[in-house]
Amino acid sequence: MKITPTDVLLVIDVQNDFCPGGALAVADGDAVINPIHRVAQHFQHIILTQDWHTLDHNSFASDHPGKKPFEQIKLAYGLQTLWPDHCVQGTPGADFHPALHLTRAELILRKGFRRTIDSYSAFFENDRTTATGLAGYMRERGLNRVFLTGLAYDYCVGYSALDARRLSLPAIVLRDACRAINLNGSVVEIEQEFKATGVELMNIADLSS
Ligand code: VGL
Ligand code: ZN
Repeated sequence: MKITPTDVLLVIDVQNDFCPGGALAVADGDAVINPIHRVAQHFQHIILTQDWHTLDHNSFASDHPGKKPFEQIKLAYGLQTLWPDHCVQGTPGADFHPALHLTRAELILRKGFRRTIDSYSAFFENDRTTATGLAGYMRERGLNRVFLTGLAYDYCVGYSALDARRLSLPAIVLRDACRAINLNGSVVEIEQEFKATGVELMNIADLSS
């Protein structure tokens, strides 16, 4: 597939806390960096996201006495998985991985900064109505298709791809430039949603400029 000048490379949450040694480490998480660097050469537009939580964020198990990480609870907007404390604003865990070098990136979009709402997707928070502004940014700049990479495949990458489709944007997930958490069948589940909504799966070798 040929990359066009109105395509965006979305690089989701390649942060220390999602990489080996981090608070919510994704297995082999840092292995996404080389494929992302390789594929970035084809793109005129690169956007990074950064998970960016308050210290007392509602998505942290530590904010709910008696609850443990990876349990689910019911919040005002629906079921929420509880996570270990991660990507706290201004901490080293929230920094981008030091090996990630995407100096051409045009936007760094922070998400999940409201204490009471988690935000997996780069487009909408987990209530599925609070916008992050990314759709408006893309619209104003005439950007109309997204290629997704980063962490985690079955959460922030996947939810971003599904929301892109909800906004009628073509969405292609670059599978070999992602790694998954895989919690309670989350990979199978997200891939069913990909199929149902028209999210395409490709590998970086399928792209050219
Ligand atoms: C993520 C869980 C919690 C992700 C972020 O980047 O996929 N997952 N916060
Ligand atoms: Zn998070």
